[in-house]
Amino acid sequence: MSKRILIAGFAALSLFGAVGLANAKTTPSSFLKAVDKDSDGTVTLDEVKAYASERFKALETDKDGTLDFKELKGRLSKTGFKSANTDADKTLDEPEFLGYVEKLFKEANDGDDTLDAKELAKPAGKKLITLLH
Ligand SMILES: [Ca+2]
Ligand SMILES: [Ca+2]
Ligand SMILES: [Ca+2]
Ligand SMILES: [Ca+2]
Repeated sequence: MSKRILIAGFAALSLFGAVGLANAKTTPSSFLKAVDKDSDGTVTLDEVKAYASERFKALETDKDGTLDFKELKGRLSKTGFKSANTDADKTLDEPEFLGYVEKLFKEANDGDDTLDAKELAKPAGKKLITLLH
């Protein structure tokens, strides 16, 4: 009896672990799937910003209109937060959040208007995926 409960517990735990891992490791292709609304295989800045705006609202759990470092739950490093927080208060408002998303987009982009899977695999692309997953 107790053995069965133990096994069930382990099964639930490993399932939970797998889900957590999948979330933490969003790949360029799964990011593209979520963000690329017109399904042309690349994302434009408009597509990324529309998605980022949804994420801002979803992450903003205490509904005070801004994201603080805690609400980001590790999606942004201390340095990233500082660089995004252009008015140097303690929080990111939506324009600051979207401004930082735009900065990462431009950093990852090779000079056309879109990001493909290869560009999303670059350091700035990875940062963008981590921030918006
Ligand atoms: Ca697209
Ligand atoms: Ca908040
Ligand atoms: Ca701010
Ligand atoms: Ca590009």
